[in-house]
Amino acid sequence: MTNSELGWSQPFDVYEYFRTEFPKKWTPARVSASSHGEFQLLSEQGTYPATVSGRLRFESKEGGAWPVVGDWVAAMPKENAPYVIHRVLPRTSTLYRGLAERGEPDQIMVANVDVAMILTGLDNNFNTRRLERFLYLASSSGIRPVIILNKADLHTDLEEARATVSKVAAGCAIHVISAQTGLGVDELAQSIQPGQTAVLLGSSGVGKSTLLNRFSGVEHQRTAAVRESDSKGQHTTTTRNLIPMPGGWVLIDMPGIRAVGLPGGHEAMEAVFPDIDAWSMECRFADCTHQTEPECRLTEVLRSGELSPERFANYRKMLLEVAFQQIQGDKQAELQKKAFTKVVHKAQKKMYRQRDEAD
Ligand SMILES: Nc1nc2c(ncn2[C@@H]2O[C@H](COP(=O)(O)OP(=O)(O)OP(=O)(O)O)[C@@H](O)[C@H]2O)c(=O)[nH]1
Ligand SMILES: [Mg+2]
Ligand SMILES: [Zn+2]
Repeated sequence: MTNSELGWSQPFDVYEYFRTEFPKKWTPARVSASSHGEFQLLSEQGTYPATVSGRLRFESKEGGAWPVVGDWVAAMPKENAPYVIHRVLPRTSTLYRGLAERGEPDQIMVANVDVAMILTGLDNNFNTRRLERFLYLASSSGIRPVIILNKADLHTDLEEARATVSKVAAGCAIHVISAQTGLGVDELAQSIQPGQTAVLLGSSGVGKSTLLNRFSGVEHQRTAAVRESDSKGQHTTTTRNLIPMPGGWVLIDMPGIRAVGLPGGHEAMEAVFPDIDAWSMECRFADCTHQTEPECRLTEVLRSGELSPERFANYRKMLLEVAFQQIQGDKQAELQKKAFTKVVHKAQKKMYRQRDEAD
């Protein structure tokens, strides 16, 4: 397996980087799995367990990077022992989720991803509001979203489903497939460039692992039936797994996301709701709350039916959530800054003391 087949997408040559930047023995590798401080690495040499160096552990507590699945790292090979990860290389992208409900800042899920495959099942799982949330996740991380309507074998009106989705995902590629029968799967695989990394997003039971197995032709991942009454999955996949695909690209399988917590920041809202964004520019007042103001364009399009009340309600709900998550992030940043200032003051005091004593 070459680094390019492992999804190397750094803007510099890997060997040159390692030769000039790092001690000779360090090797580039990609994090393919992680659990409680233990990692699995894929490199041109093979698959290895790994741990993290003391320095990296220390730095991560001070706000430095902690390796996540998808990361490229510089690791020290060991004979008959886990490799030691010394550095996390700069990330080309980072997929976040928000943890506002726990009062925590954004959390990194995976790194160095080019494409987010947003899966939804065409059984009872179909839900455009959830799609909007996943679209926000991808957009806020700068990752190209691709919408995949799976289980086409269980659905009769595929064109209607596609039309419904294209309303909430303007300009986004939509694939109607069946991971079970293989319908549309080759075409989807061909839309991913060799060397790219894709991640599977969607709630439990939509067929993420089934699709990965179908792409690879090997039963890499365990799958399990959904509950018949509501098509809910059983949370079969419990860890993030990066697996190289036959076409020379890489796919990350993820556990089903129950409630998609949104990361902070408002910019991505405009990407997910360009229609609402454009309409609100046409309101009479720049700070229109779209409730009782005169000449409110949104009230108008809601009345005319151009904008569905569900989409607008979801927009408002997401906007609040994103703002709240942003506050969590800012709070955390403030705390970190305070902690840092404290450390610096302590070090300064010590330095002065030592200097005074030396006098
Ligand atoms: N009919 C039909 N069933 C499918 C299709 N794709 C997946 N399934 C079934 O849906 C169920 C759930 O599939 P999984 O691949 O385990 O779903 P998952 O998204 O990985 O679920 P978690 O790992 O729990 O997040 C399994 O019984 C699959 O056989 C499809 O295209 N058509
Ligand atoms: Mg799974
Ligand atoms: Zn308005």
